[in-house]
Amino acid sequence: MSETNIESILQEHRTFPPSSDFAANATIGSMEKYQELYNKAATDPEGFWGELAEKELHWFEKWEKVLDWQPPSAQWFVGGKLNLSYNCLDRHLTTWRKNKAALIWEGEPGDSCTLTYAQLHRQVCKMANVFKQLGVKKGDRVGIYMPMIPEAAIAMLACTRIGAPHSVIFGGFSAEALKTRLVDAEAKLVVTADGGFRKDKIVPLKIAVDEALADNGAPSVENVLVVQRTKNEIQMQEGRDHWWHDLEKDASANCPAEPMDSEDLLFILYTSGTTGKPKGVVHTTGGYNLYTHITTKWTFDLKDTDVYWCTADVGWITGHSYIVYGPLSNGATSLMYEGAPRPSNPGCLWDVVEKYGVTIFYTAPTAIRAFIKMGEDLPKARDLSSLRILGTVGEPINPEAWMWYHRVIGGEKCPIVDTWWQTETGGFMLTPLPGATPTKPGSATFPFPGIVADIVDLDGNPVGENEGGYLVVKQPWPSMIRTVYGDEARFRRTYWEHIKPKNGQHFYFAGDGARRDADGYFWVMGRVDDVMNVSGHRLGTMEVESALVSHPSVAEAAVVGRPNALKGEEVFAFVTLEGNYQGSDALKSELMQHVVQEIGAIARPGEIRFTDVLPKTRSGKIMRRLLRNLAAGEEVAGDTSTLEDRSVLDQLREG
Ligand code: 7RM
Repeated sequence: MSETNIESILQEHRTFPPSSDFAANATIGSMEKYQELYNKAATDPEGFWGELAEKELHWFEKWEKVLDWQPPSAQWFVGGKLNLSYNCLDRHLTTWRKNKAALIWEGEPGDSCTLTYAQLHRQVCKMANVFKQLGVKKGDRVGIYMPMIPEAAIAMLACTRIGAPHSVIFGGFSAEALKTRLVDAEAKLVVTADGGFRKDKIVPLKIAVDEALADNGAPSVENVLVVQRTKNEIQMQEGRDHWWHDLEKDASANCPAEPMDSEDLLFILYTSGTTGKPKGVVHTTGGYNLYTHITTKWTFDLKDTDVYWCTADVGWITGHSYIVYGPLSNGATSLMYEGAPRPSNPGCLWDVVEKYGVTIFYTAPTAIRAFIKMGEDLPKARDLSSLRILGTVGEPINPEAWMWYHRVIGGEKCPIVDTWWQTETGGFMLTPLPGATPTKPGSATFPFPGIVADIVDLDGNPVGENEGGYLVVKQPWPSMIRTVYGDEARFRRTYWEHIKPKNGQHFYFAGDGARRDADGYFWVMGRVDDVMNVSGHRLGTMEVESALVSHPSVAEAAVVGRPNALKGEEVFAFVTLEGNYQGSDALKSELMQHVVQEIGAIARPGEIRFTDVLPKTRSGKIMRRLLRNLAAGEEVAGDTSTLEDRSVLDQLREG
């Protein structure tokens, strides 16, 4: 990696400390307190995690050893016995939280319900008993292919209750993608719904399951449990398919939580890698429970009065860790939303904030950019004064979008937590603590206590201030990926072999580049394959995108490197324009000049292509790999199964 000073490229000097009021009421209310926790975790990790595990979770049996680290294999709380479903439900029932709202669900079209901890516990026990009745035993895998309805969370908690690892497959995935995952996980049962509501349409989930299972497509699957949601026409296959509302009637609401070994397989979640076949990321029980619990508690400064809303889908890790398990383990009120902004109701998210008095709102930069595009009038027409903390996740956030979020949604009073983490890390790795950390727009700031993060070169040597490098984690942490399901070799190859410290140490690396500024703040630049090398200069695609988006005409921009004989790579930008602008050669020149002005001549795009839409995965990440192919004039190579809308590709080619 070349050693270029990027400080001159991204000039971001604004800092936003928490207000003294906010800090005074926060669990971690100063940088000194953060530093104290950080140092304690660094000098005595086993003491730090052991004390937290003891204090924050319920254990049926205590562990013998906090950590057994045989790199790259970690075992946490060795010999300890606990149950995640118990920690999320049962232990709250003996407190005043018994009748507190656990899940608030806002559905489509206009449906809603609230489940208290006692009610949720009852439903989870019933479903767990139905699973048992359908032959699911401890250790058997269960596929969950659901819309955003309470039964999705209920199914997850029912799995963890009986020790049956789940594999949630995002409801937007196709039958083919579903099949691949069910086959790899060898799922015995699939939980699904007749359909789900999505932007005024019905997603025919059960039909996709039928397709996936047709011709013995996933031979391990013995039964399908179907929740009635949309009442669209579906076929029920005798002996295989069962309605949840039929079996629920006679199911007992008594189902003791199975004591699980701390290292028992908790769930598998598939995530795309650099090659075609998705990886089954494996998480285990004790470490995941503790880490998602404590990150939720500290990063969102949880109070019992909070109404917490994470807009992710439970099909992604963000939904697992920060809609279901982290919040419920803390006894918080977690809001689940089935809807999405759409032309018929572009302000619906702000209606939900107002309706329930949401206090913590956690979403993705891509959503924020969409809000910006829809205009300030929508949020301004609602009462958002209940909000006290905002969060973002999923990709680096452009300072422009950050500032808009801060000003328009946060009313300039809400700390923004920009959380960097991955499916593989289970929970937040780099994040501000809202009562302590002065934030900088676009920076995920500092590591969570217990996380030893660094930026290094290929030999594992730390790079200098403001030099780009590989973002690594040098010590194990409780919720780290344990293996790739059924492919230990791929686990070792993917995460532990790119960076090779000479002294034989093991550094975790999952593909992001970053730099650290003079104040020690981490700036994640995106996937390493998203970082361009222009005339020997490292340049984050995101930095150029931020520059473009800061121009009034630009709604969204995606930048890739295009191979260039002279420069190595040159900047190629795909740009969508705000509604009242038209693409023209004059505007292209203006934008190029704008980038030069914002960053410098090395970032001047060699080409700008206007487009109506950008290719995105269903979770909203721009698929730069496809854009790189298109920019280079190549055929689009590799897996496109995660692309939200395939017609986008033709539009971009025509461009
Ligand atoms: C939670 C999640 C992981 C990748 C990761 C990064 C990118 C996520 C941020 C971010 C910059 C952030 N899991 N990423 N959060 N980049 N700042 N705050 O998204 O497995 O689906 O993706 O997402 O590249 O490696 S994920």
